[in-house]
Amino acid sequence: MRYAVFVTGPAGAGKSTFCSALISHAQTMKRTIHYVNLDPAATNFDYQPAVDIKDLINLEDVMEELEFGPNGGLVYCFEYLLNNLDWLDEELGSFEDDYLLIDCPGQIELYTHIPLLPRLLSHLQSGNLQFRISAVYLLESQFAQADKAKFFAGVMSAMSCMLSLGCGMLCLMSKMDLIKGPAGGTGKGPQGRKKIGKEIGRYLDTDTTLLLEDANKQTNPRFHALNQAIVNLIEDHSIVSFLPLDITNEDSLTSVLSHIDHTMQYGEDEEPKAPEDLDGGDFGGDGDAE
Ligand SMILES: Nc1nc2c(ncn2[C@@H]2O[C@H](COP(=O)(O)OP(=O)(O)O)[C@@H](O)[C@H]2O)c(=O)[nH]1
Ligand SMILES: [Mg+2]
Repeated sequence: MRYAVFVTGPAGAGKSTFCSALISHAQTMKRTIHYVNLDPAATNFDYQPAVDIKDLINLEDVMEELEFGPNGGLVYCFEYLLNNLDWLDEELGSFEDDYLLIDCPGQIELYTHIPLLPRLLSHLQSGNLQFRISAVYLLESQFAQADKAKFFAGVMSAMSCMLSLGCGMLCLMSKMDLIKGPAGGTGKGPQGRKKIGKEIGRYLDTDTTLLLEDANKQTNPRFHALNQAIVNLIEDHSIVSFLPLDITNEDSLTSVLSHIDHTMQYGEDEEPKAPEDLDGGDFGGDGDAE
């Protein structure tokens, strides 16, 4: 069985950094995760990509030769990829029992405006490739602390991404190492952590009253019904809980990886090759909550 995880979220959310952290974390557990780069503008890699869209097409060349701007150029690169899927099939053909982490660009154009990533995902699931696929969506924790409206806009984008990709998706709140405690605390030490945990918990398990209170305060009363409708929409979807991601904490990475494994039933119908390949009891036991 082949597995692929699409790593999505806005530019700067920490997707590429997360990919590196998860791959090195997996190495410490003697598991191999391959890195796939789908960002035609990416420059520096911590891990040499096993597959790199830049070997097919490069955003810089497209912008120069076709005089496209960065977003139009990106769309062009993805259309080019989808018109040359035999290239991708060949690049992926040698992966058999493998686990790929696919680092995606953040531009929303590729998800909802023109469903290029959804089409790519369907291709990987079907035909000869038959990948088992899931996605993660990264949203920056600073949004939660700094600006509630931005945070809820982020929740809406996550929802939109999930609906357009149509696969199991896990929402992660990234850069948790940067979360600072109230009153200028650093968040270090058990006391600080506890306080922050309580506060951030309202975002991790999205507490929509936060939005409603705040939005209603800031908006003209004629928008209050709209605010309520958005809150209802968010509540009606189950994706509104976030798993905290702190790449500086191995336990956090372990938990995130076990959740990703779980969303695509990694290894569940295969004979284990060696005990260390299993995601069983050593993983904190949160991967098998059926
Ligand atoms: N403190 C901290 N910084 C991070 C983390 N993840 C990413 N960054 C920083 O955020 C910026 C964007 O990260 P990057 O991985 O390139 O984001 P991408 O555009 O989503 O791939 C970079 O400057 C990273 O160093 C994190 O977990 N903690
Ligand atoms: Mg990136």
